[in-house]
Amino acid sequence: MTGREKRKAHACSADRRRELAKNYTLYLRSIDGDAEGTDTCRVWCRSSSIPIHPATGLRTDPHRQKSSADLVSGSIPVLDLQSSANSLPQLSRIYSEWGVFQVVNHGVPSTLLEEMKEVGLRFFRSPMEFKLRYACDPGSAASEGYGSRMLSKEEGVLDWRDYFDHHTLPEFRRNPSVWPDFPENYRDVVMDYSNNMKLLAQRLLRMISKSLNLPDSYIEDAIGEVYQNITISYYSPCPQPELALGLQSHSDIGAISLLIQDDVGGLEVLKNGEWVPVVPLSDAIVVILADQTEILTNGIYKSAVHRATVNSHLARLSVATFHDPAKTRKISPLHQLITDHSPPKYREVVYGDYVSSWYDKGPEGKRNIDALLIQH
Ligand SMILES: O=C(O)CCC(=O)C(=O)O
Repeated sequence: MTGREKRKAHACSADRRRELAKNYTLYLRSIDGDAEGTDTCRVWCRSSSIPIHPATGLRTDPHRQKSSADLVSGSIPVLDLQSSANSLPQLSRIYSEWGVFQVVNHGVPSTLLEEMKEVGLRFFRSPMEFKLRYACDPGSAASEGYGSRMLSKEEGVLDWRDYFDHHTLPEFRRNPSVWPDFPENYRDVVMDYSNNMKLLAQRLLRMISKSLNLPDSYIEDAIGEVYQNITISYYSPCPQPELALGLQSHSDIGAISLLIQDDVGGLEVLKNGEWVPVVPLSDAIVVILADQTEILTNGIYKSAVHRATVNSHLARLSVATFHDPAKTRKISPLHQLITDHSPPKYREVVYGDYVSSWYDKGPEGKRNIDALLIQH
């Protein structure tokens, strides 16, 4: 199967999932979510013609039958940013073949990584009443705050996840007074974390430009002023993890995402039609190339399709930091990368239109970037 055929096959199963999700009747139910017995997560139950599981009464999703353990193969590359052994051809291979890798010795203090996970965990383990004080606006896309439903549309596929989204950069968007004031260092930690992630993202974008024989700041300049959002995701234990996803398959829409996770595991990346687990490494940061980087590099480097699985016994926490262009920014393949042999693969897009279309249609593998492909 070619890469394109595999993507298409993958998209078909996702279409089927959406079709099933349309039939679901949704209602809100709370469960005792974690070891502390606090009510942590809102759980969606479904009704449709799908078979009911005999033990639990939940309806099954035939497209979520394989556990990640069935699909394990290989592992994603790890880059030591302090090593002098990182050659440009090696980096190019990682960006083009994987679009995702873990970095170690990245310069971000490990205490800050731990603090960030710790404040997130303490917030999510707080009483629901407290968390709802920070509820995001369910009617508007990507609104800041606490929520459990990324898309406002009723018919979207639903994830087994609660999250807190923070608008952190540029500074004029940063309003810590709308972030939790418990634990008491929450706001300071998020601001410090945001600044550190921006520096690392810029460093990684420079490495990407360099690996393409472009001036160091080239991709950064094409993106313009960085818009950064930080999303903490909390996945409660799920009674039937084989029937749910913490976060459905998607590629990130912006330029580059940086993710940290606890040691539970659940992040998976699609490679050659198989889901490869991203094994948690202490102090590592997962780097995920996103769609605008794929467009700018004319498809030489790929955005990574990923998802989060859930399990029945342990809650999991991750923190994703997204670095995006401004909504008014026009993005198209860089002209230095266009030749007679490699004509532009993607149409120019205004980033804000890309975002609107993503929120309108919902994520599904690479459906959104594929819609920009030029047929030659
Ligand atoms: O929780 C994870 O590991 C994945 C999070 C993610 O992909 C996202 O927030 O876009």
